[in-house]
Amino acid sequence: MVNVIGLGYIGLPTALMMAAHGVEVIGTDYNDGVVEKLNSGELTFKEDGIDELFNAAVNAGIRFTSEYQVTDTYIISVPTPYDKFSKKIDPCYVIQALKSVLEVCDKGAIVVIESTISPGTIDKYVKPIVEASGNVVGKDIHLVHAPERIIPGKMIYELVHNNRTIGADDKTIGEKIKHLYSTFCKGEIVVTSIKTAEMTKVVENTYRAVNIAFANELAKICRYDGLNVYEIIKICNMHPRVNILQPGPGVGGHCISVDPWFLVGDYPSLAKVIDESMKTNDSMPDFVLNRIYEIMQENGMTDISKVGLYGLTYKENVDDIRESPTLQLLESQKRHLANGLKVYDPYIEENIVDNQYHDLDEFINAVDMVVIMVGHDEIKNNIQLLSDKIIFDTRNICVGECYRL
Ligand code: SAJ
Repeated sequence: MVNVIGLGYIGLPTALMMAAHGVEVIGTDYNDGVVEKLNSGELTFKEDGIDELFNAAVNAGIRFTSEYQVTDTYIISVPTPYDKFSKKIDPCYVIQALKSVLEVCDKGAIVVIESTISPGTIDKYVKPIVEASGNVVGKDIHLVHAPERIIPGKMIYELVHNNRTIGADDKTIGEKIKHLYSTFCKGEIVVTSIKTAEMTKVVENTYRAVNIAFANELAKICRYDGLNVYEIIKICNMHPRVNILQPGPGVGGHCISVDPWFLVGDYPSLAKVIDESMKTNDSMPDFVLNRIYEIMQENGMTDISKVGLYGLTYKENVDDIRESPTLQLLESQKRHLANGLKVYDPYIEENIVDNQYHDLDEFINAVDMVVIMVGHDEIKNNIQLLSDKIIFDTRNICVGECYRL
């Protein structure tokens, strides 16, 4: 039996996938609200294909509880925030989950950490806790790191089709966990050491962060010189060895905007390009705010409450707002003691910010200028609704005339 600890964006789909493929799974979450919701047949977030998977897992007998189970295999999939000042990982949730596991687990149990962790976290934080509990690592308790790679919006497909990495210092244990993930994963599964696996996960997200930063920096350079960054990127990408990503209003989500800081925090005198890239990405919401101000001036607008931000989530067609550029922009606006921007997102039903609308028409009618912060399909397919508005498109989804980054 596998006990999956942490039923969030990664733990839940992983638990469901295993259960739907014949593994006996119990999902544990310390949040009673989440457990109750799942037990009453309700999902905690939206994602393509998750409803069908949930039904299959429930039919196969998956259970949800806030209790930790006595078993031989655990998958810990809890958040790993970073400390805003030191930029280092804050492993508090992993440690808390691990301690609870150690209170109940069988001798010989395998504890898989699926949460993203910075290189060396298992050596530095996890092993000492196992040893302090009177267990010998590699004998009484086996440790594995099995980072995920799935992208919100395509999670279910990617869980099945992506290649994976398993980090285990004992090859037999690595193979055992590879076998467990092979029940549903059709990709290649590489078994390596724990520390290598820890590094690969952070490096993958850092690679993307640095590449997005490059595109964002180009957007700033092109703006300065009055050039169209999108045309330049399009032409450059016709070169067989060039593949520049897209600039945007900032980088959100709980991965690309967080993980690279672990490397900056742990290797401050070495991770220079990474440090600058993260600062560039973090500067984008302010860049957008300045641009809003410029466009307002150009159009003789003085009232900020006539400007509306379309999109609150960190990217298109997901309901996840973690570290979202729109929230960063609103924070920045508050710091400047200004307020009044209107906001709307079809994916966010709750009221989470001031001046938030829940109906697209009402939102559009209330403003003269719309800033597209997120390219949800809803707006892509209804762009004509903005025909009499000033449009500032930070995602380059409009075909016609409008302001861009
Ligand atoms: N973004 C841009 N320009 C681009 C691409 C993305 O500005 O050209 C922005 C997005 O709008 C968003 C942010 O970057 O705000 C991140 O979005 P994303 O779609 O690039 O990635 P995430 O954070 O949803 O998922 C990433 C993925 N990692 C990589 O692609 C290397 C995913 O595979 C990981 O599993 C996930 O992080 C994670 O959990 O670590």
